[in-house]
Amino acid sequence: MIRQRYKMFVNIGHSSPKVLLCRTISIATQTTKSSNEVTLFNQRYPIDEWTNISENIISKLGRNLHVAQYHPLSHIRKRIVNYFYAEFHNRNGNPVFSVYDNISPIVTVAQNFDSLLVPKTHPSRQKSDCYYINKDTMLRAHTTAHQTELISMGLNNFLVIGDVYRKDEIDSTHYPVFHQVDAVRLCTAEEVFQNVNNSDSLKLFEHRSLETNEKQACHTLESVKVMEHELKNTLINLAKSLFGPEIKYRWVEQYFPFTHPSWELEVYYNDKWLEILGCGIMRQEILEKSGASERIGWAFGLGLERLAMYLYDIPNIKLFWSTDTGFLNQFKVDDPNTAIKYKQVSIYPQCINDISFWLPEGTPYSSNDFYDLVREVGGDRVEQIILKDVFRHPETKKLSHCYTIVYRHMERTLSKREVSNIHEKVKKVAAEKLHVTIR
Ligand code: FA5
Ligand code: MG
Repeated sequence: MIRQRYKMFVNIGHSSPKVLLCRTISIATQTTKSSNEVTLFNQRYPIDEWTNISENIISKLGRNLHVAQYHPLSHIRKRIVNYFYAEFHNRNGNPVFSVYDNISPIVTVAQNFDSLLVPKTHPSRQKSDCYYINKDTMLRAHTTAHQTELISMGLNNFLVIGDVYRKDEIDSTHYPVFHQVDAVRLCTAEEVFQNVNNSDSLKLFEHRSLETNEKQACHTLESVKVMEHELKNTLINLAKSLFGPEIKYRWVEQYFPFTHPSWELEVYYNDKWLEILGCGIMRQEILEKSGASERIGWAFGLGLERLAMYLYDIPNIKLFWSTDTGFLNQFKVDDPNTAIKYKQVSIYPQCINDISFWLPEGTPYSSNDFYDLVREVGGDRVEQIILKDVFRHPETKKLSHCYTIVYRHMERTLSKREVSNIHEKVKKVAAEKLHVTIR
């Protein structure tokens, strides 16, 4: 038996919780099981034969790209939330949807599957499809996992936004960690038929009916059609508010264990149909079990990455995980509605150097002149220049600027020597032409 033992600490950033994996791995069989555990977000979980989370996946926990400042996924999140706030409000103008964007991605298997009527034998439960912490606990495979607990709390309209984890294929539009927005809207008969005259005879439910392609057995056709209309309108208008009125789309019938009827929305992107969301009329059994049996509901779940790829022309889903400033700085805008088209950054590594100098006294100085000068000296090898720090000496009152210069070539890796030659030349020319004093 080959046995491999390792201990690993992963500390991801300042604000994110410490994720610690401490386990005994045995490639052939698991040994000393009772002492084996994994610690995630300061919580210890026993591991068992279901455990299949990897270091790579654990390193993504707590990154929370959907709320990271200026991240493209965060811009899209804000736009979706703003759309729901504007579209659904009560008599006083207050939004009716509540938003949950920081629920832990660690859920029970019961939350992720059982609560949503996913059969015990359903393929989506397989170890080859999900990341299990152990037989009872997993990383959520969809944000729908929180649906029943929120309904049980008494909520009728809500959005859940967060990271989800799946052992999926990996290509330009699939990644094992991605982000979803789920929505639920539950309505009473009065709400469903509010725009219908003489609607007293209209009901949400009927008995002694059978399930058809169009509806569940317990629902009336008229209530389902009104809900379907509102659901599809809401989603098409959301897509138009993000992508513009010209968008090419189609509805495709789909099956989900937790909705019926169900659909997927596809948009035409890069000469292909791209699926962006799944939705449907919620299974009444879920509402009954969660204490909302007098209402009918619609729900949907969409992938934030897919929307962001479409909106910003981002060619590969991997880029969202980039910590490269060449990627991130393209999205550094305060207004999430800003139109941005992503420009490909080089695949070759960045080389980052700082420069600090005292500004000249008596002669005018502007950062733009410095940017110009750096571009003149470094040419296309300069990717970005960032004013990092401004400092005034408390006694001499002299001003100093510190800039970060990011060097990178589009076609090849720059050598350290080449970069340091350019950087030295920048210093020399700046001193000569702009009369700054290098620190
Ligand atoms: C679901 O996850 C359902 N929970 C959606 C739902 C919610 C239906 C509520 C009905 C009611 P699906 O597996 O199709 O469905 O995923 C939803 C969306 O997530 C997809 O349309 C796609 O935009 C995105 N998505 C799915 N897998 C990936 C992946 N590997 N990488 C990136 N995005 C993905
Ligand atoms: Mg799907």
